[in-house]
Amino acid sequence: MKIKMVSILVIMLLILTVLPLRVLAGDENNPEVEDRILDVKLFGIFPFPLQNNLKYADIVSAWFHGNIENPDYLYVTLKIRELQEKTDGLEAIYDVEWTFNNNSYITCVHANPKGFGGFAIGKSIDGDHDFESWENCEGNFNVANNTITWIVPKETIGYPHTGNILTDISPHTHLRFTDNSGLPLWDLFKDLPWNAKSIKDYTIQY
Ligand SMILES: [Ca+2]
Ligand SMILES: [Ca+2]
Repeated sequence: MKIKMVSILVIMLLILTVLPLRVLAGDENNPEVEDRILDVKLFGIFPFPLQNNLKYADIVSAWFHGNIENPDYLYVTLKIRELQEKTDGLEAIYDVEWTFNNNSYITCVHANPKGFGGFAIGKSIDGDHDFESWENCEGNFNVANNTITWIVPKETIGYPHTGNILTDISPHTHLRFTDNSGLPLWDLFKDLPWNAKSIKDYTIQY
């Protein structure tokens, strides 16, 4: 009897240990890109000591996901060290790029001192990284979770379906003078994925 009780207790403990893991084992724990933090660089090249002022441009990770109940959409999430709804003076640009069927795609949203703008999906059809055609999409700018999620209609990204693989996943952020400042729109600061801890391809789930 005692052994039976102990066995039941052990099994219950195992279930309690495994359950939260299963619930939590979302894509955030296995992101396609895991970047380093404190690595926003001046002009994207030079290390910059005042990283606390650049938390809202510092990429932590990026992951893709699907929703079985919404299979016509791809979800693209970018996690930032400390996302801010409004910037303190600069234009922040948040992007995630990938390749599918030799076309490049990019999700984009801007934030500036007035707040964040519309969510967009861009496409390049000639293999370079200039995106000729743009469409609006739904999205979510979640300051509490420090995440931005684009809800991308698959019809805008070449209709990838279950088992197709998205490659060359590349999140990047840019800080510039604001679009209406009249100042040159150079990238003053960037976080790029060349120093990421890991970059994986994504297989479409649904
Ligand atoms: Ca980073
Ligand atoms: Ca980086």
